[in-house]
Amino acid sequence: MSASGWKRGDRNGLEVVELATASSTCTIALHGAQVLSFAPRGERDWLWVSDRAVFAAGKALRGGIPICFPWFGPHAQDRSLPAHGFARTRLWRLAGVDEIGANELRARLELASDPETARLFPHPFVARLAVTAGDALELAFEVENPGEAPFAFELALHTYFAVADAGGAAVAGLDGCAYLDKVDGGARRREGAAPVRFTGEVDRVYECSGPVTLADPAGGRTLRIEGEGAGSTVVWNPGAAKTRTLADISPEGYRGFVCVETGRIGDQRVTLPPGGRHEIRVRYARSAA
Ligand code: TA6
Repeated sequence: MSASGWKRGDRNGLEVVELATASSTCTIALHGAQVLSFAPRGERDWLWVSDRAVFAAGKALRGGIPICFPWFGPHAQDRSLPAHGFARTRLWRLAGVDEIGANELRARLELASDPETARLFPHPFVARLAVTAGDALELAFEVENPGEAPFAFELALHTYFAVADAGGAAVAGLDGCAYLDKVDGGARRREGAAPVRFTGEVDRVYECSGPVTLADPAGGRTLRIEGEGAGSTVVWNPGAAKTRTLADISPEGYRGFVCVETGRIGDQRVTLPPGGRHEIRVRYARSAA
């Protein structure tokens, strides 16, 4: 592989695309178009993957950046359908990898509707994910409606950020923002001035899209998370008790990650007219703060 290049590979039996530049390395599974790793040269991975993650076709993989589409959380009408939709458990197609700049590569992946998706979501769609890896990591997720009728969808880039100690981590930038507190039955609240901290289970859907920062003082790192075309930010850490109910997270695993997710959820869902497209972008970069 040249100083800046890419190759196909395998990670625990799943086909992956590995990007490498002088700035960073990045690994993307074709399964779910799920980014599994992003590490600037000389740094710890910015993303967390559970040591108990299941790497198998059709199964949700705990960690990295799962794509929640075309719904978020449990399906509004049918709880028997997979949580967070089906995009994260389908095999995506690698459309190409482009050199963007001296030290940036962009991988493009696609998922088109088919009879299987139509059973779960009765609309033709094309979903595209562009992952740009350089000094920072940027994802652009686009949905196109090639059909004759409008459809609504939710989406979220459900990013598991690696932290040295979730107990000392803090998410800032949501002050004054309304949110639904899923730990308290979806109660509607408004964030105060203090950053969000993790002393137990936190599961909040904020009706704003940042930018926010995730500080991990124990890991000596603060990341800036900036969305575009989004309207929702989710902050989640299961804490010790909820973790014990999750087979694919080790009992202490909750200490190693914080989820900050960017998307369009609930009232922020998107309705696409025939021929319409909607894109959300999110950029993860080191924050000077
Ligand atoms: O984004 C937070 C959340 O909706 C939590 O409620 C929790 O369910 C988490 O997603 C993980 O969902 P998953 O289906 O991947 O276990």
